[in-house]
Amino acid sequence: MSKTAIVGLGKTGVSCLRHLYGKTDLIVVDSRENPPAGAESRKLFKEVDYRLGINRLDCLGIDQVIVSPGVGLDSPLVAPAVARELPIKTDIDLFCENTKAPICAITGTNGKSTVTSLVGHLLETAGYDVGVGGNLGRPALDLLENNNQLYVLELSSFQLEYMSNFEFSGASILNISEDHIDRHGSYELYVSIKQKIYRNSSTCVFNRHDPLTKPLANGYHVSFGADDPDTGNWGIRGDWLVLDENSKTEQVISVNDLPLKGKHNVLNVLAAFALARVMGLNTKSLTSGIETFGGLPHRCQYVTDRSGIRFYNDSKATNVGASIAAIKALGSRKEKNVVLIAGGDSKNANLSPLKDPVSRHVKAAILLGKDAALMEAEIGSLVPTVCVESIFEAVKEAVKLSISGDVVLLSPACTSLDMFSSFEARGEEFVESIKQVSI
Ligand code: UMA
Ligand code: ADP
Repeated sequence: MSKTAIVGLGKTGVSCLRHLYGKTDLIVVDSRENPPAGAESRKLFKEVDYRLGINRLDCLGIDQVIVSPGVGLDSPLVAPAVARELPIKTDIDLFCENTKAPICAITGTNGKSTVTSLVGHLLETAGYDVGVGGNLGRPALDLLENNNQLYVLELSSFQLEYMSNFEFSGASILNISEDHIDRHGSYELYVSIKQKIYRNSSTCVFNRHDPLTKPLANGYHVSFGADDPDTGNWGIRGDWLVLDENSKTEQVISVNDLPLKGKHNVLNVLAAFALARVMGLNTKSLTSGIETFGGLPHRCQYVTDRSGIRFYNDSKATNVGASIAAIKALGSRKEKNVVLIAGGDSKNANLSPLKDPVSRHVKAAILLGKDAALMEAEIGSLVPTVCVESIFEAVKEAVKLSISGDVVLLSPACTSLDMFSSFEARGEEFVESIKQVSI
């Protein structure tokens, strides 16, 4: 029997283990003594060679390596396999090798989860039996057990970096701005990794306002944008989200009736329409499907109104581009109305693009976390700033600086991992703090 090494024993690692158990000899390696899926795996999959708490992969006798997305190419858990030119795969390669069903794949710096969930929702409400997962949370291989009619996958740059064997019916890069430089080393490499998604895609859906999302090779391309579209493409005509079909306008929904707010979400909806259409839906199904989409928690999510101050949880804004979109979506044109709570681990990102939206819309910024000082250095001359140690303190300070009509927005532009277990935990603490603070 051949021998496969699975690198990483988190969500992805255990899904690979479930899929490969009994089909090949298995070694599972992880640098952590107690990885998240360690106990569960040892109980369920006994005849596996577990090498936990190790810091180097011993390639002796190994035929192929399946790498989890959180492990970088330069990690000593992968580098020896690269040096020996062993086949390196991801869970997504295994997934693609094991289904003939059409796959819609979505990447981009921001909006991936929203668009992936929306495409899934549109297909499901139109009666398709659809599996939705990937970076969104449910590992792709776990979807195979339902044998769905088609699949919608969110793909991260961490997954795309290693992927080699995949074919998609539709694929999209939604947008690109700086992120994950700490992992990939340069913006150029990050962009070229994102472009891999189009490699074997029958239809490529791109954002015509963002040239980096445009496929490099010729092929069947559809674009979306918040302007008047030309033939075959998606855009806005008057107040309507439309598809231009041979100069005939197919109206889907009015901008005013969209269940998601902000220009970034108009683009997300247009992208989702384009992709769902590629996967087989007609415009009538898109209209009825979008009406029942509730959006995802922690993404510009309205929390409550207390004494006229509206609170929004955008904890998933883990990079600068996402926070800019939220500030613009909730900022007023007339006066500075946003009290921003930001900070965390900036992942070595350039924070200067925040300056323009902050100076237009933000009346005060409450900063916390590892890179609070970096953020203060960037925007401190533009708005009053206060540095705090906790989310509760941040909410207390934000309330002091707000008046009726203002918006308190948690949109950190940074990851949460310096202070929290996840962006969800950060968002939940924000919501809890709002309940506790006296206003
Ligand atoms: N790790 C070690 N040692 C190891 C292996 C992993 O320290 O030997 C660390 C990694 O550095 C990382 C963490 O463990 O910090 C998790 O890594 P993993 O590859 O085991 O992660 P999984 O639990 O398999 O979850 C992954 C995705 N996580 C990452 O890419 C970091 C999840 O996306 C995804 O939902 C899941 O697979 C199912 O497909 C999360 C994410 O943060 C939401 N993604 C990044 C993002 O969206 O920006 C890319
Ligand atoms: P991802 O899965 O790419 O992280 P999400 O849909 O989870 O995307 O949204 C993450 C963050 O990005 C949220 O703060 C959200 O408000 C913001 N966002 C969503 N769509 C866009 C977009 N098209 N452009 C910029 N920011 C966006």
